[in-house]
Amino acid sequence: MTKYLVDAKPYGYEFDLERTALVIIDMQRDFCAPGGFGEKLGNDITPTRSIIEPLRKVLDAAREKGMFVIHTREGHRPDLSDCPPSKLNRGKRQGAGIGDMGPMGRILIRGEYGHDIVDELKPMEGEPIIDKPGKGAFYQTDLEVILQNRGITHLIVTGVTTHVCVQTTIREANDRGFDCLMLEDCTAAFDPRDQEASIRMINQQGGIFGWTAMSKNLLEELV
Ligand code: TIU
Repeated sequence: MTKYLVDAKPYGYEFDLERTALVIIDMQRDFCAPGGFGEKLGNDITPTRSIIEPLRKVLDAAREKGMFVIHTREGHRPDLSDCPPSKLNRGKRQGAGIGDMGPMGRILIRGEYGHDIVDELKPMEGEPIIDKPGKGAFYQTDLEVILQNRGITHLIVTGVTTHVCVQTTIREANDRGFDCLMLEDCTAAFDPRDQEASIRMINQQGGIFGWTAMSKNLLEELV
């Protein structure tokens, strides 16, 4: 086993390379490009775009070291049969009709250009893509069995948005026994207040459901 110790909050995060996965949550055009779901909900997408570059550095380092990499995408079947009416109705009220036509194809629909991952973080062969209908990456997906089969116990979690899909996934993972480190500068919320609150919620109370650190602290170890 190749062991690492990352300077993190509230204390050092230890992991074995072979038992750790880099999880990249929903770095889709729908959240990072104009006219997508994120922008239609009324958000400024500058913060979600701004993490592409630091995240790319982490992804490169993880690939270099042979760390297991997993990507997720939030979205639905074209006939919307897997989209709860509650989610559909709330999106519509906010001006973001799931399934409506936008500049990148139908909003949040699998197979559309807007639903796919941004070019800079394009998955490589052998890196599983988890298509999820919900905010959490464990709900109605095969993520847990994929992690178990690889003997993964630790997750380094990145992506968007911090307060919605990233936090939901970390909470789900924590309850399943995974030790999660969230990278502060490789996650983004549309509003900086949500980013700050999310970081505090995770590492408070002795790390109530995880650790957080800046990506440089991880990269310093992975060199
Ligand atoms: N709206 C928002 O902040 N996020 C989402 O709807 N999905 C994800 O976080 N991926």
